[in-house]
Amino acid sequence: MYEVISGCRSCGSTALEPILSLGQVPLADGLVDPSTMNGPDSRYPLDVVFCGECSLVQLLQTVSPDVLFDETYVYFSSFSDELLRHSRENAERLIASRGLGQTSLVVEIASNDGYMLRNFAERRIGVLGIDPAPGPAQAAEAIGIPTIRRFFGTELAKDLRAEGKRADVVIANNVLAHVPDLGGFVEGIRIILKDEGMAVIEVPYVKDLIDRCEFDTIYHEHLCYFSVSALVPLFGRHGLSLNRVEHYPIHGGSLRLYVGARENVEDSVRSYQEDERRCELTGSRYYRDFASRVRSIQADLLSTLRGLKEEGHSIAAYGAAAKGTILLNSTGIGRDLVDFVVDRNVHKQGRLMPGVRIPIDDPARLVRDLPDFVLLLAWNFKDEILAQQSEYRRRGGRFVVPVPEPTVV
Ligand code: DWN
Repeated sequence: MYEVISGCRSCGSTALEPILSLGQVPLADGLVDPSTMNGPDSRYPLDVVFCGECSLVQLLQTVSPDVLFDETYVYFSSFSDELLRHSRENAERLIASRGLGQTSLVVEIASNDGYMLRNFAERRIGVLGIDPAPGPAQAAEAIGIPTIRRFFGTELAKDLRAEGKRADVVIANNVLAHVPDLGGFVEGIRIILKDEGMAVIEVPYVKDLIDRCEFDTIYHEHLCYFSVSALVPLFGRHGLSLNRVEHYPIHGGSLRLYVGARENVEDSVRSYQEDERRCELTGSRYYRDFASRVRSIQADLLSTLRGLKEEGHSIAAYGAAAKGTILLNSTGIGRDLVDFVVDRNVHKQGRLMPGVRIPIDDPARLVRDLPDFVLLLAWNFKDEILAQQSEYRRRGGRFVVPVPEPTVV
């Protein structure tokens, strides 16, 4: 059910150095349907390595996308107001800067539930979504976003080009890290992009992950963890140029990459490359203490929660997030400590967290049951969630934020 790579996913080098092992963990978005569950949830090894040649951080194992993004996949982007705001800002800037209009075509790869393309469609700009997950694709079509339910790569790109479909803008948010055929994916972008077109790609930034110890964002969907130094040769190998880099706090720290067939490299790219060289992000020493820092956070968090429990406090959790699965399972936080998880995504309510099988309910349960503490699994949306849960907090409820170190707020 999984394969082990023999060489770097980008450059093919076999100089792969181990960074961290999170052991055998369940699939992060493999929420359990209690009505159909039989036997324990499948678990897979989760090992992170560093490529000494091109400095790409990546998983040693590949679980098939057909398993990861099947009809049970229930991640819907539109359940976060912050993400919707972030996406609208991106779209509005692109519409203005690229002069997009009714004859333009914006293609989004991993278009999910239309959270991003709706911003173009409402301005009568031509859009096309690509997403293999039936649930989110159906939601996108329901709001008028045409969606091709296939995985993206050179084959689909050639099919689209043969139909005369070439994009003025290609958007690919939180998907570049997800594809086993990294080269084919990038090649496909080149194929469907117009010669003067631009691809705008968002990826979690590996420097934020390491510096803030965001180890729970490591899971089988995320095969790669990108630095600018690793991205430049990846795009270059397929006739694309990384021309601009911007950083945003979304998802624990992300890069927004502006890529085109025309080389027009701005200072932002060079300054990231210089900074990464200066802090030795391009060498294995940078990652050497990461595993021990992860173990320390896990130990602190477990003792914090055990301490609260021993004092007689009740504990719930907020956010049936993929990262939540990893945090709970790799740290050993089970139903002995956490009674239930809440999440706004109605498709997740009524299911169980993978592995630990903690039930998922509606956030309204926090004010109804008033648990003493809530472990914030979706810490990347802390401000939005704390504001939303002001009534729970007014009544004395407190949140435990797990990373970069366990903190009660
Ligand atoms: O790459 C990926 C990232 C972008 O999204 C996917 N492969 C998987 C997914 O990871 P995640 O599940 O950790 O993402 P989120 O968006 O951090 O998950 C947040 C969870 O919290 C969602 O289930 C929605 C939920 N939520 C909520 O219940 N109330 C979120 C907000 C903002 C809220 O107010």
